[in-house]
Amino acid sequence: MIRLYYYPANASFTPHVLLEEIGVPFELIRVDKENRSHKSPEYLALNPAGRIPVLIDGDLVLFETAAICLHLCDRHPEASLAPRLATTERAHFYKWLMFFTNTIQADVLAYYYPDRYTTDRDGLDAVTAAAERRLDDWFGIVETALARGPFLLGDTYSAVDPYLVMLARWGRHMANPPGRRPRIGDLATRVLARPAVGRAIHGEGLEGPFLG
Ligand SMILES: N[C@@H](CCC(=O)N[C@@H](CS)C(=O)NCC(=O)O)C(=O)O
Repeated sequence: MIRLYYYPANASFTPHVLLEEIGVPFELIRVDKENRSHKSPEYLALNPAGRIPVLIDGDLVLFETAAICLHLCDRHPEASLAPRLATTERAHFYKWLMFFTNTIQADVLAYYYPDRYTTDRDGLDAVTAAAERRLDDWFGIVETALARGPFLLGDTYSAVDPYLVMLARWGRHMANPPGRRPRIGDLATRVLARPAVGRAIHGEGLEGPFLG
């Protein structure tokens, strides 16, 4: 059975949603982050970066959220969570997935872990502020692109939509929360109304409004 190492509302959330959308049996394994078990030798053997998530699918041990998402989409084409290969839509799907993981997610890490981005103990707030400024620009790009929504690929829901909602949650403490932008907010409402997404939220024990 597929196993997903997760922590509530962490990067594991999108793979969790995809597993719910696909409808295959899977086991959720909560990482004991409070006791830093994601830095334990056992966990590092699965993901040497010591990050969440990890997916185990048979003999395959996979880390990196975007890779896990692509793998799940490819293994379960019947779930229609990604456009067909070699289509224009697939190219846009790659674009958003890469933008989310390389650009937005990278700056979210600087926003939450500023101590990893400077050796100046007095400079932490400045790192967070600069990360927030960049994130505001990035979410602005997404908001503009959603003019042809309601989903990132237009009329068709795909794996990048719950990914965006996960990122919007992480940005909920920003001065300009991405989920309050009209088009991202509308997309989030549609995504959060999906039964599979509701099951993932419930399964992770998340309470309160998802976007804060
Ligand atoms: N690029 C990685 C980043 C994963 C990541 O940073 N996960 C966070 C939780 S959202 C984490 O494990 N943080 C703990 C840490 O960095 O020590 C991915 O997408 O899988």
